[in-house]
Amino acid sequence: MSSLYIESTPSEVSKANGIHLLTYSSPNGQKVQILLEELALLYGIQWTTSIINIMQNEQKEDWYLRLNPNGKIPVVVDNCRSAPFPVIETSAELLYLAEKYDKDYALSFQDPLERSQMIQWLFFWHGSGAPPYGQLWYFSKFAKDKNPAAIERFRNETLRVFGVLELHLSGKNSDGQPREYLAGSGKGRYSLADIGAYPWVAKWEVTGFEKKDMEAFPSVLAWLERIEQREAVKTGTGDKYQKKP
Ligand SMILES: N[C@@H](CCC(=O)N[C@@H](CS)C(=O)NCC(=O)O)C(=O)O
Repeated sequence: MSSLYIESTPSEVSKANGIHLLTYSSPNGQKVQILLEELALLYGIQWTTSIINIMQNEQKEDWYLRLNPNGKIPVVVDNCRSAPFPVIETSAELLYLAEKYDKDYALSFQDPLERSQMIQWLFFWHGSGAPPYGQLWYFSKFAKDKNPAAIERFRNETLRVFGVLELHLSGKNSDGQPREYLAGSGKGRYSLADIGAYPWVAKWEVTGFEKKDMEAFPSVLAWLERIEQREAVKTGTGDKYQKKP
């Protein structure tokens, strides 16, 4: 048995073949769920999934920390190699899976500048979007004691970040031409950059934003609508990833 796995590792994980996804259908989990569903439609790829109960801290158990010492979902384990290879951190997982399977660059870019732009927006969300949004989610939904200063700080920062997306998508600061997607020349093309940010931004109502807050971001709302139509997005955020009782 690989040292990656210990006695307590569930057999569905240690005995998995091919790509195995350990996830929970939160925004971070949904990024990778959506990409795998897109790749299934494009290339017929297959994988197996374990739903991790983060409400019961399954991601902090010893067996899980072997796969991800950071104790967070999701993790992708690639069992197609000579030894199982775990990939952590959602943006790295998206890049790994696209590099492995998306040979036609349908969700990525071959042109180095467009590819760089995709990575810039992927990193933007990973480093500047998800952290304040995640804190807002925690302080507004889960924290036992209400902390108005924390809620205000992370709410304002999340709105600021929505404003960054709006500025980029509206084209106001560039050639004035609105963009449809975050990366790619012209109007842009749906890519990993959109997959990275979409599942978070789409949850604006859950974290207490109201329609009137979102009126300042018409290009972002149009971008959300465009992406939510996609079959893979519906499947990747849907019932398939809810744990069966
Ligand atoms: N930077 C990490 C963040 C992952 C993350 O925060 N996952 C959350 C779910 S959305 C999680 O595992 N929460 C449970 C915990 O923090 O213990 C990534 O992009 O993969």
